Amino acid sequence: MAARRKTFIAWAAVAGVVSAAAFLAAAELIALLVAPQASPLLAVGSFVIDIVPQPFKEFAISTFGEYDKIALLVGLGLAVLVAAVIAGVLEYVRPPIGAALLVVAGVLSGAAILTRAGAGFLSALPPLAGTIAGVALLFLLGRRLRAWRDGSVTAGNRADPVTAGTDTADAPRPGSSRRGFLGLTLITAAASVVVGVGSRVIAATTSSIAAARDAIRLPAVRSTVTVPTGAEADVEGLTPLFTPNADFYRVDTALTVPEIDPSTWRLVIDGMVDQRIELSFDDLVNMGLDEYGITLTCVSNEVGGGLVGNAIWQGVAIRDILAMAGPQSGADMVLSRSVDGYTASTPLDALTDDNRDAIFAVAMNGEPLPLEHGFPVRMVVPGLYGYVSATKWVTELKVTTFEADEAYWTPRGYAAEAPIKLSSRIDTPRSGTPVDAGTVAIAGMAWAQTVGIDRVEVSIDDGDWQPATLSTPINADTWVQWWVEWQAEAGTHYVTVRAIDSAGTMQTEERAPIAPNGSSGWQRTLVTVR
Ligand SMILES: Nc1nc2c(c(=O)[nH]1)N[C@H]1C(S)=C(S)[C@@H](COP(=O)(O)O)O[C@H]1N2
Ligand SMILES: [Mo]
Repeated sequence: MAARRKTFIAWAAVAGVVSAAAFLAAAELIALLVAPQASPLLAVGSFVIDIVPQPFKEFAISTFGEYDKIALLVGLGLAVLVAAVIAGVLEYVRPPIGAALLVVAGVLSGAAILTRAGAGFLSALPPLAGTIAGVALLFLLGRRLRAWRDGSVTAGNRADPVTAGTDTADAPRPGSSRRGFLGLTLITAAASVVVGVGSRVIAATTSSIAAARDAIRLPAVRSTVTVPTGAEADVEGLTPLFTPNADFYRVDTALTVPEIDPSTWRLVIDGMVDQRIELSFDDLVNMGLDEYGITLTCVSNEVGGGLVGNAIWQGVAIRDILAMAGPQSGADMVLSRSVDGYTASTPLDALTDDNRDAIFAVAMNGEPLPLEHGFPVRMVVPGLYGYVSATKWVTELKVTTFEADEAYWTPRGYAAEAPIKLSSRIDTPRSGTPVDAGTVAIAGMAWAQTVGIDRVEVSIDDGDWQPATLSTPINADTWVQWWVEWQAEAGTHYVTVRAIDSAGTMQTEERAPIAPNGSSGWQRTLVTVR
């Protein structure tokens, strides 16, 4: 008897999972048709990204790296699975509690969707459709499952009419109610997979924005970046001077890449300004494009880490556009906003300074911005960490004050203002990759955006600091390469690096974690020589 009960509980769990699948599939289908951004799973995922505490986020990034978003979706999927099993079992033993649980899921995911930036009233339809499909199915499956149970009880134990269910309508013969349950389960499971996966794949692959990006013809630039001879060294294992777009690190809170049609994109400059400005993409690029070489850095970059990249950007000086709007006295901050609601707080004077090339970038390494790097327009500000300056998919600049406004990361444990810290990094040799004794090149990168690198020094086994050779810098906003030749003897050795910027400041030895305003400390690598 207990074994039989277990079997029915297991089928109840299956019914819950199938109902949840139907919920998600119906929601994905309706989202595909009327509200592309209103996928319950993705909206809940985005909500989780926004609310998880900062240490947890750091753990996720350090554990899963570039796959942190996939890890989040897998975790979310497991949570849905567990909740679905619970709903299915509850619906079997205590109807309609399971169905009520699905309604709660519908309401919560609906709230996550409707509170996203850019959500309209149509956005309510996917979670609504999902809830209706899920609840209806769970109700039907629950009824058929009880009919099957009661039917088989009646068939096998006719002497005990008490355990026979009340769902007599569905339970005339044991075989037919069993088939009724299994058939419906199988059909909806298959249909949900086809419809749900199909809708998501279609939504993800039929982006018309990629085509719009391919079709863009930018006006010729007025000025180009001169790359001096000697700007790039040829050392095995050394990072290239320019980071190819495909290799450029990506950091953002966007679970799915925002899709902006450049023909409808608008940039608004408002807040404490004399004149509100609104520009189209053509207005912007027709102001004249210039080229800028700027090295971007993430505040989450650990000492020796790879969240830094260098590109040639094409864009328009932000100061020229702010001048059109006329910032009012008293303002000290610009809150830039992305279509997805992300915000960054940049000191106003960093954006109006004639000596700092803060830009609205439209192209990266000779092509329109890749979608994941902010298409069609992003900000790039030399010398400030990306989270306080490099807003991708930017749509608004609000001139304001640090007192009145707060950016996305500020209440999440990061500083409101964050200049990039003077840093140096060892690219080769790598700890864990032994090198042969003899002449070994030690090489890496160093950056001090807006100031420039003056010297890089290397110490082996805590010995004297020896000067490294530097590549010829493009400008003060880009990183430089450095290298030294080392007569390596067999054994294990420590290699340490430090940089001195063009203002004479020495890179600090003091270790700091990435929060609240960027890591610091000299990189020290353990090298094995054989
Ligand atoms: N809209 C938006 N812009 C954003 C972010 C974001 O989460 N959303 N992250 C910022 C951070 S933390 C960094 S380091 C840079 C990274 O830019 P990249 O992904 O092009 O390298 O983008 C910045 N701009
Ligand atoms: Mo960042």
